[in-house]
Amino acid sequence: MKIAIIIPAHNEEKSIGSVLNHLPKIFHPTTVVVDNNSNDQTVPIVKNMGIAVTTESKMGYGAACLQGVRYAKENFNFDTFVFLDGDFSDHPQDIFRLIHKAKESGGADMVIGSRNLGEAEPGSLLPQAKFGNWLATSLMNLFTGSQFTDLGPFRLIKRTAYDQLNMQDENYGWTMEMQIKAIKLGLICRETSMHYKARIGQSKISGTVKGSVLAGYKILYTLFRYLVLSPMPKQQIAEKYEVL
Ligand SMILES: Nc1nc2c(ncn2[C@@H]2O[C@H](COP(=O)(O)OP(=O)(O)OP(=O)(O)O)[C@@H](O)[C@H]2O)c(=O)[nH]1
Ligand SMILES: [Mg+2]
Repeated sequence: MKIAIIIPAHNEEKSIGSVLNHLPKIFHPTTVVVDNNSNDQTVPIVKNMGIAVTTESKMGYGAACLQGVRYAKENFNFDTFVFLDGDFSDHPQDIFRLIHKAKESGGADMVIGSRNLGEAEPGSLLPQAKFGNWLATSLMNLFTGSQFTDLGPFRLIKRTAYDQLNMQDENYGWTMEMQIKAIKLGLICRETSMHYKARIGQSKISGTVKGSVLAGYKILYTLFRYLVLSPMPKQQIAEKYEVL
């Protein structure tokens, strides 16, 4: 498995160095940090560590991920994407859990790192994020027969699978869009438990009222857009969602 790692980061000077230091060195040559107009030391820190940086002028988590995908396709030789946040709330070394789960028994197209399987530190997931994830995944599971427990940012998806999704979202709906489209296309989707701890530095999304409300709205809008406006027969989907 040849992996390209994409790390969206906006003003993460306090955490990005730790993220890269804890990311196993074998992945550094195919890792790219996607900067969005950071006005702190995020970019110099990353460059000093010899890690690639690409810039996306349009603000938004999804826009940053899309630019990361473009950069990886132009610069890296890889067959699998891994997305990871830049605030050191994920444990970068848990990447091996994603890889392991993706290789298990016949392989999977996508593996979501779940923060809701018992290994998140108390208080690391803010109440609004916890509720939002529960509501969004419960509705998605209700409509599709899948059993997702999180919209976790730390995730793996095969390049061939990603290329079938025609990802569009440029801000908060990215994780939901990827999971719905993967299920609707009948891709093999799995989850694995991830450690999770409170972020370092200033929150851009869940820790802000504006971010939480906009994220909540956009995630439910994405659910509505892809599932209600164009529903799929439940039975057909359930066959594809493996619980391992
Ligand atoms: N490049 C870029 N990165 C972003 C943007 N918004 C968020 N990010 C990054 O995306 C990741 C997730 O954002 P967070 O602020 O951690 O969102 P969150 O995890 O929902 O909220 P917290 O619980 O506060 O961590 C972090 O690495 C951010 O730096 C953006 O507009 N552009
Ligand atoms: Mg975060």
